[in-house]
Amino acid sequence: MRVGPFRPGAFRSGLHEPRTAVVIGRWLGAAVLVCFVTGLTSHYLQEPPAWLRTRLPSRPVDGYRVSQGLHVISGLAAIPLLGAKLWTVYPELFAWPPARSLRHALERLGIAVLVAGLLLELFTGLLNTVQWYPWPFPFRQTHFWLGWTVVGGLLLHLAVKAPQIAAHWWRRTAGAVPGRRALLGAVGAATAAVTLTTAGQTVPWLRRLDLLAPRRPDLGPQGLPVNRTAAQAGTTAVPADWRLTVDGPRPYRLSLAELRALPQHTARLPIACVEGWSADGEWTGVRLRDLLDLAGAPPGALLRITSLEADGPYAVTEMPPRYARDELTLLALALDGEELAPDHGHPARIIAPNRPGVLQTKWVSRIEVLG
Ligand SMILES: Nc1nc2c(c(=O)[nH]1)N[C@H]1C(S)=C(S)[C@@H](COP(=O)(O)O)O[C@H]1N2
Ligand SMILES: [Mo]
Repeated sequence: MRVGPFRPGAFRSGLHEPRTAVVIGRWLGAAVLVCFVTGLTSHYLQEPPAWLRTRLPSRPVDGYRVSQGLHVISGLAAIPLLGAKLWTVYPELFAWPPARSLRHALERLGIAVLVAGLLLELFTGLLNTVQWYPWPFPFRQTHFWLGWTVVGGLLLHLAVKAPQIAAHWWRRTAGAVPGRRALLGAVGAATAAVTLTTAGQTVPWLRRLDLLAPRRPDLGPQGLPVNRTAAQAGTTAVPADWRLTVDGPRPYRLSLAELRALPQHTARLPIACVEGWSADGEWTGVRLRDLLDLAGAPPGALLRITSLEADGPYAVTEMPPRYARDELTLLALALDGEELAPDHGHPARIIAPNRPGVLQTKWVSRIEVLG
């Protein structure tokens, strides 16, 4: 019966052992924890439940940039760590008998869910960073629920393995194994290499090492990347009679020339894309709160912002009052002193502090005060 990998002694490396699994597991656990917390942050910023909507803070200005940068950095780091962890423990896959007891069977089932969930989570996340969605399900909701599945499976796994983890936590008591140091060194180096060659898409001082990330944050029209171009959104030709419509207690419409005649303000704010890249820009335009005051909007009002873009997941967005009232939140008409490029949202776009890039609506045509 016991052939191939099922033979006793089929795996000869001495490194398929608990101390190696514990050390790599700690690194992987830390990466998963950071990824999970920052992932929840991103999810709730994009789709806040009603009670949270009015509480989301518009500061620090770079909050989302740091949080989402860490999300993608920790997710990418988890890929080599998971590979190393699976290599360390994979002989267990061929354990004989397959289930020694009900407890053992349940433990294996739990690990199957954890490993499958984590593989799928990291794989879909990685493809998301290159904007590739070769699956029929919605990315964000799936990524969100898989995240909970992985964390649930991980807590169960930690509880079941607690005695082994405790026994191998300290090097002193775990005992030495030849080659362990070299293996851990190699895994650490691989993880560092992945991190250093991709983090430059969001960390300015690592920019020159940004070799493997899908984005260079300084490449694009006006020195800023573009996810959805004006051509893709069908907004290259802005109608000659374009007006910004503001719907509120005192509705009005303004042409681009009229918007330019209002007091202009400049703010240095980042675009922080959910895919992990971020870049600063110097935006100039009208303060959103000035436009809201003109419309007689109540201070706590929620806004709906509509783009010229006919359809697309970000054509219509909502903005809670703390962003809308922030002095840095602009209806931007210019970037780095030049009129907005079509790809950056000409004639007007939203730019607000501490918000995901997906909500920085381009090609704005209407702002509605929802009350
Ligand atoms: N109308 C509209 N606005 C949009 C988008 C879009 O697809 N349609 N993409 C968003 C995303 S995902 C990001 S990251 C930012 C990017 O802004 P930029 O292209 O000016 O860098 O715009 C946001 N605004
Ligand atoms: Mo984005």
